[in-house]
Amino acid sequence: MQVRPAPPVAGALAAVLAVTLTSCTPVARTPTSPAPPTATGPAPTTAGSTPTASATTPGDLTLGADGRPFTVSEVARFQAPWAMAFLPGSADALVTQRSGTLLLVDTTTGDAREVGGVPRVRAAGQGGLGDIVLGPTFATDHTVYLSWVESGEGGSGAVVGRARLVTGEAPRLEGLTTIWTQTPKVAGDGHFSHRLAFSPDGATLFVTSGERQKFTPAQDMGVTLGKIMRMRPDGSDAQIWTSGHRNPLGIAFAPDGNLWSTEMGPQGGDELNLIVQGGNYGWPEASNGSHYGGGPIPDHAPGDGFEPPKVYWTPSVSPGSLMIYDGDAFAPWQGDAFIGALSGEALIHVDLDGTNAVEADHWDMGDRIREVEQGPDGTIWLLTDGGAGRLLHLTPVS
Ligand SMILES: [Ca+2]
Ligand SMILES: [Ca+2]
Repeated sequence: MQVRPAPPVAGALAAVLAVTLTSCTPVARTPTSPAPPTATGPAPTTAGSTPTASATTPGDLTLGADGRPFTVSEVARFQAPWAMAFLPGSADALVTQRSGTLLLVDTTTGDAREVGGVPRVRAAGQGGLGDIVLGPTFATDHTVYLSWVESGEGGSGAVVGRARLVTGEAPRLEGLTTIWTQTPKVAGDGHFSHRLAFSPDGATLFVTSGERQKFTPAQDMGVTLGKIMRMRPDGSDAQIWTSGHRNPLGIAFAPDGNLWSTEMGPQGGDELNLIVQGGNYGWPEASNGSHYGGGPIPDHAPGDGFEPPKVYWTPSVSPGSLMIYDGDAFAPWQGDAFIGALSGEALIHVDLDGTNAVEADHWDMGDRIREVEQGPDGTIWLLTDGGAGRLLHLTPVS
């Protein structure tokens, strides 16, 4: 399933890859039926493990009876949750629901309170209330950043805003202001992307901006569709940082300062990209996938002028989120990437080493994974997708 695109593989390696691809053909699934909650989490399986798992997984994590280095417990359920962010030094987390509600959740009990003052959103298709992250100076000003979809002339589009979070008896957002608007607004309700990440120094905000299922805008430097944007925390000096993106639904900095993004390919060709200023990531001129129905697209290839993915997945796993780990609970994973797969119904662990990336683990979770988040204590949290989306807590096997 995981194939390194360049350099061209020799015959023997190609044969191995062919076998790998064949063995990774997805098993039959029922994506519209979330797995029933159980005390022990999803049924154990090794179907999604890659051949590289045993070679690259550090050996000092204790494995459970199901062969996994974590135990899964369900904490709460939400209506189409999309993103979450923990408040610093707290078990409380903010959770967005796509329909346009924001919740303040006590993750020790699962109790949730609605946060007032949220923006009116256009909730349709893939759009609605989207990402939420804490501002770089949250400790002193309680500023949070969130993204959503609004209607307007021409159709709809993503926007980013910030507000002050007031906690206590009546949690609410105050002083909400829009700081960035995806342009132009177009018809349709797909590929907004609108994931957010601050640079480690807090000086710049990165926003993923999908191509709205319109293809060619991703190569048009006159519009912000199909781009990753960089701006100051107040939204000023917004600039196109990278181009040629399709639907980048994950963005995160590694502890070493490298910026990574996951992107949904078309039919195949999902990507993990190393984001470098000025890079053109190829869409729709190059992709290791094909158009739906089979129309060919040239693969990423050396010399084509495009930045190739560091890892790609064919068939698609539908990466919907990206978290790069820096905690202590799973210390061997520090600096590694964790990707929530929607259609792939998996949690994918990618070993990052500087600018190199290799898939290390691929755990079948039996449900569409919408969000991956690291908790304050270094344990890992997942939100599953859909109307009865589950908040899952992954803790080390004891
Ligand atoms: Ca998050
Ligand atoms: Ca690409």
